[in-house]
Amino acid sequence: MSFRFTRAIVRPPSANFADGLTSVALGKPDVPLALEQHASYCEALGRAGLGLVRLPEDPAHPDATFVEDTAILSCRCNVLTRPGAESRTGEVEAIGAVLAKLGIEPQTIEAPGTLDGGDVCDAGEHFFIGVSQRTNWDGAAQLAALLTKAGYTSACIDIRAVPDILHLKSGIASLGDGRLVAIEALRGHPALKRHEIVRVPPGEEYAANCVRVNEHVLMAAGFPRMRRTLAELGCDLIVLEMSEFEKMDGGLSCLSLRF
Ligand code: CIR
Repeated sequence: MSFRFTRAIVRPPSANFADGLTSVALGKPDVPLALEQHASYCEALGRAGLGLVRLPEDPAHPDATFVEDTAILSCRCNVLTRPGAESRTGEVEAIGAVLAKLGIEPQTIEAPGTLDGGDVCDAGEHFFIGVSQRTNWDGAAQLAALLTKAGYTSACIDIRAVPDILHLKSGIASLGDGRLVAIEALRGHPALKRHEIVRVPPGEEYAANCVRVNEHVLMAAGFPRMRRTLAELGCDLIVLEMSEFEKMDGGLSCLSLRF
């Protein structure tokens, strides 16, 4: 099952976190507050039963706290990505070294392919792969081929014309059991038609990026309608303040690599 995990890799934001990439105009992140929010996030993963592999901050890469973008980890297929943003390509090597220490030997995405982990939604035996500003068709096709070899199925979703989302998982999330959260702009996509869709209320799009971890669902604070919807579905919610990561285009999922 795609939401059963025992461990997660995390990395706190560095002092120069504000120098990272962002496309939103929400102001500069407050680093001490980002560190507090990150600590609460780590605590939540612990509460959900995960043992944490904590990496040191990486000031050479201000976006390195968004570890999810550097790898795809699943039961039968592990892949190091090739991030689409030049400033982030150097993040991958360190993650490769950590995975090697953990006994995980990932495959790789080769040029000219680019792929960000935020574009890959693991829905169990099926994966959705976003083609975005960061992930190109070549990268998506390389991942699809690796997944096929491992016995998974996958479908690509082109999100380049969907406004205001950086990655596919800025707009959809898998809750497990055939259920997907999806923003209005994506909920009717033909690739999603075999799933039950939980609609994200308009105006609460940031909350689409929630994460099922074992018995819990982690979601961002400040989205009361989405919170009610998920609670009514029986989700055991852990609600987390994410304001400082949102300022840098980051959602809940991107702060950890769960496996
Ligand atoms: C970036 O633009 O790459 C970072 N500032 C944010 C990455 C967020 N990653 C994700 O949602 N998977």
